[in-house]
Formats: sequence, C-alpha cells, structure tokens
Amino acid sequence: MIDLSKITENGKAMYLAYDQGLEHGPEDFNANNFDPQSILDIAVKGKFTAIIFQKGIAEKYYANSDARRKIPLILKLNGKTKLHKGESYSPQVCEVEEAIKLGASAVGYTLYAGSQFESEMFKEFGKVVREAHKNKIPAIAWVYPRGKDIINDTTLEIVAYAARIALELGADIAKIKYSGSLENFRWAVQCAGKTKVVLSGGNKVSDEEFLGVVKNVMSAGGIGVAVGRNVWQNSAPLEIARKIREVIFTN
Ligand code: FBP
Repeated sequence: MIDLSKITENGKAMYLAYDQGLEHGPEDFNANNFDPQSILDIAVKGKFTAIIFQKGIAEKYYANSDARRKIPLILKLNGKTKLHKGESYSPQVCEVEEAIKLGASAVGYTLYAGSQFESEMFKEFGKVVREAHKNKIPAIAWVYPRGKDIINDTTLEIVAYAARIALELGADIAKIKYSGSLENFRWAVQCAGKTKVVLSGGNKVSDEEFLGVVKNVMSAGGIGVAVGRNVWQNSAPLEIARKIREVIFTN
C-alpha cells in the first residue's frame, strides 16, 4: 500500500482545489480569488492537508516559494477547458516526473468514465499510477462519469461505479461527487474498497448545506474532501475552512 501520510493528517484529508481556472475559466473568480497567491494563503492559514494546482501555477507560485515547506502539493496531471463541447477528454499535460520536480507529494488525474474517450484516459491513468507508485507517491483519481449516455452523474449507482473504477484502476484515493445521502455515499465508499474516498466539492452552496454534506461523507466512511469553490468563493474562506476542519477532524 502506498503511504498517504504526506497528504493526510491522522488519516484524514482536506484538500484545497484550484484548477478551476483551466476547467471553468475566470468566470469562477472575483477580485478576492483570481490570484493563486491568495489561495495558497487560504490553504496554509486554513490548515488544509494539501493544495491542488495544475503545473503552470505550481511552477510560478509553489515550486520555488516557501509554500513548499508549508503545505503539500497535489499536482493535477491532466485537464481540459469547458470551451470544447462534445464528449469529454482530458489529456495529460504533465508527467509524474515533472510533478515531483515541482514539489508534488501526490498526483491527480480526471477520468471521464462513460465518455467516448474513456479508453484513452484509462490508458494514460494506468501509466500515471505505474509511475507514481514507482516513485512511492499516491495517485488520486477524480472519477467523473460523463458523456452522452450519462443522464445523471450523482445517482447512487453512478457514484458507486465511479468509486469502483478508482479501485479497479489502482487509484489510492477516489475523488467523487456526492450521491445525495449518507446511505448512498456509504455504498460508494464500500465499493471503493481499500481505495480511500474524498468528496468532490461542487458548486457553491450555503455553508449549512455544504457542512451537512461533509458530515455525511465522514459518517459514510470517506476520509475527507477536496473542495474549491465552497471555500474560496465564500465571503469568509478561513471561517468555512475552520468549520470544515472541525467536521473532518473532530467529529
Ligand atoms: P470544486 O470544489 O470547486 O467543485 O472543485 C472540485 C473539482 O473537481 C476541481 O478540481 C475541478 O476543477 C472541478 O471540480 C471540475 O468541475 P466540473 O464538475 O465542472 O468538471
């Protein structure tokens, strides 16, 4: 088993995701959160267990800065924009070796299971897992079932399938969407077996709603969250970070 201790604390995970500039574009940002430096500050002050960047931001804001000593990096190896319509394919844009040079303690890769390009991504992810494990770092799979035949990607069955795909393909951690209830999410965690599960944050919702989801994720056996917009789009990012931390680490 790959050691997860560099990106967890007492076996729990709280990751701050900031790859939305590529995935969604600047429409996710405002004056408070367009600057990667401000997100690094939130990650450090909010005591996240790791930050998630694409390679460009990692190179310019992390690799040669003192952040490297303060917070572990999860480097996202593939990505796409929302400008391209049609079946989803997220090509690999960074190698595991490059990620390690940039200071990564783990790597991440999005799999659009169900897309016409599923097989390409499965092949790439196979190589990512091999290289990550050769270097003794964890590989995290963002598993997002997507494509013309996926009607709803947050059902009990689809989310559990996403979790199982992560296990089957060798991921150490599966990052999956919420499937609507504690019971549903527990089934996904069970289907993930020895692959650990973190919640994928999603659109900004009220603090109460988000904290309720985090609570259910933890009760269902998840190890934590990888959250972006629900923290840095919040008017009080450190306050919500503190509350998320409380749910993950003390309840
Ligand atoms: P959020 O918490 O902001 O949803 O971030 C999680 C994440 O997986 C990001 O890493 C990624 O950029 C985004 O969601 C992808 O979202 P989408 O579902 O629109 O593809």
